[in-house]
Amino acid sequence: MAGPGARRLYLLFTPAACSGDPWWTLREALRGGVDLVQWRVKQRDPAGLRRALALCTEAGVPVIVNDDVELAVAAGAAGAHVGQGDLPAAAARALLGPDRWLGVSTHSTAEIDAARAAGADHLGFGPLFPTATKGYTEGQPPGALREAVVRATPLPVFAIGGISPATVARVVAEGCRRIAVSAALLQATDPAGVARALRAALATT
Ligand code: TZP
Ligand code: MG
Repeated sequence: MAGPGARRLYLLFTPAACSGDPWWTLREALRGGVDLVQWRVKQRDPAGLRRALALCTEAGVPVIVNDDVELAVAAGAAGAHVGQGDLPAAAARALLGPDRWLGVSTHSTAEIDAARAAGADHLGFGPLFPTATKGYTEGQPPGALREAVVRATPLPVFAIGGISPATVARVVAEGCRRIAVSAALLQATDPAGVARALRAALATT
């Protein structure tokens, strides 16, 4: 399966954050062009993860488990994602082995360097904009995403935080073509339409 660098639109899937039926939301988001999914829940829910994996596998889309690296391995997910306060990236890499993907959240060039050294395959960088989803009241300053993309190369960087069809132009303007999105998709009345709009914006040169 093509690696994380081949992916553009990464859905952070939290069933409890969906305004409609979560499984309908996931199916619609996949139909609209989501090509990577993160299973992101507070309470361990292996049955929910299995259901998400089944839907995504049918769509040919890999699933990455947030925080819970052991569950990612046990469930046969494509990989795991860790933040700066989670299991250290090097320990996550050791648990995942060389073949599963490791994503790491970063907020600065120093964190990017450390994540690379620890064996990350791909990075989140943000928050690009303030977002209630994670309680950020300030976004990264102009130019920070561009610098992050250059610093991370050859690792792919997914811009994150407050990204929607109304804000995605800044991602593209800063030379990034990958985004991770929660609320704009999970709270959409038309998740497929929003996913399509985001994909179209990312496809512009
Ligand atoms: N990390 C930085 S911002 C964020 C995470 C997990 C939340 C992104 O969610 P949204 O709803 O797309 O702003
Ligand atoms: Mg985390």
